[in-house]
Amino acid sequence: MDRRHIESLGLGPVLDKVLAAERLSLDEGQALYDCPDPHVPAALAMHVRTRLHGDTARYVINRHVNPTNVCVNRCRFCAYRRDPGQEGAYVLTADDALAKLAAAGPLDEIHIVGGCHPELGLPYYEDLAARVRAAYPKASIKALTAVEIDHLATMAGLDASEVLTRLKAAGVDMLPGGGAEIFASGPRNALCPEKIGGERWLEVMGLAHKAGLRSNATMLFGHLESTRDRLEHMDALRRQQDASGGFVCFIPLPYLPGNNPLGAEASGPSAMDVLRTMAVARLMLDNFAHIKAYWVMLGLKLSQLCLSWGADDLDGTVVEERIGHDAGSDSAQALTTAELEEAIRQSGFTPIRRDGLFREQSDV
Ligand code: V47
Ligand code: SF4
Repeated sequence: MDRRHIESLGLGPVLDKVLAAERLSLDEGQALYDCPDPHVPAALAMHVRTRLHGDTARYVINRHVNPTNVCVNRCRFCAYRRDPGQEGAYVLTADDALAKLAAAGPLDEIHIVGGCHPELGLPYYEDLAARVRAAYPKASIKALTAVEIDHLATMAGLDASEVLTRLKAAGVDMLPGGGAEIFASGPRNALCPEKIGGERWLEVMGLAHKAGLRSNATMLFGHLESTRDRLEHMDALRRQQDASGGFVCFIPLPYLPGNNPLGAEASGPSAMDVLRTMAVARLMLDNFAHIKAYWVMLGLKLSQLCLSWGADDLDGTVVEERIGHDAGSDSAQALTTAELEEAIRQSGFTPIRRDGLFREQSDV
């Protein structure tokens, strides 16, 4: 890193804080977004990423199951949801879900997420989780976003804590990070007015952590939000992490403009915006161990670059994915373990196979 260059751009104090592993303020995050030379946030993020993870990058052998695309919400960015009875609407039985999993071979992580169905209640998800657990005693089960938890609690007239405890008893280890979108109320109300607000999303995650579940956190960006909104989103996440400590990784999700009501009102982030956001996230989220490059939505090539801009994880083998592909993602549906490892090696890193909780896996 060239200190004189960084100082000439007014970021000397940020460099000092990064070297001392001190928390950056929102204004310092803004200065990183506004810095005319994108290599400065990149170099600082690479420093932190190397301090935390050396030259390693993780990946996971996983499969996504989306139990239903029927959803009572109408998020404007969503190309996946359907009304009940609408053409293309579906609900998987537990047998369907298990058959999809079985076709994927051995798995270290099972990712279960879908729409907020008006009738599919907690017993369906308890049964699904219990049957997946019985079939995969060692895999991490990552199931249901904070939005789905809140929906199940409302339907059943239960506290979210009870829903979380029952799902944990059925075998769930952790919650995926979806539904966070952008917490700022202006763009959130314009994008997804029916969805729980940012405060409730954070509250449910806090309850999950208290119940002994871990979780991830996402941010959807490149739509109606400002860079300040993104920084405030990251700040809210790190304050929640200070309070409840259960977040495993952060996943910046680039808005994809295909086949949805919002469409081309927003174009999605440029490649440079994606890279800079990875770097800023790595620098702002000082209490998050991991930053994930989700290749399904980013594309594999850009994801490879993300590994040098703060990300330390390339999720995953995946196999079949609906949410991003319905919105126009042209990435593959699946990568083999060998392809993922090769992509990581090509980027200059050493691959480590992990489970949902980022524990290293070594058995075959
Ligand atoms: O919350 C919906 C996003 C999310 C679009 O926790 C869109 O490990 C881009 O959260 N363009 C669900 N994104 C996916 C998700 C996720 C994915 C992979 C790993 C993990 C994890 C979590 O998908 C939604 C929403 O933010 N999404 N529509 C779209 N048009
Ligand atoms: Fe429903 Fe999720 Fe789509 Fe929103 S993003 S409409 S909550 S499936």
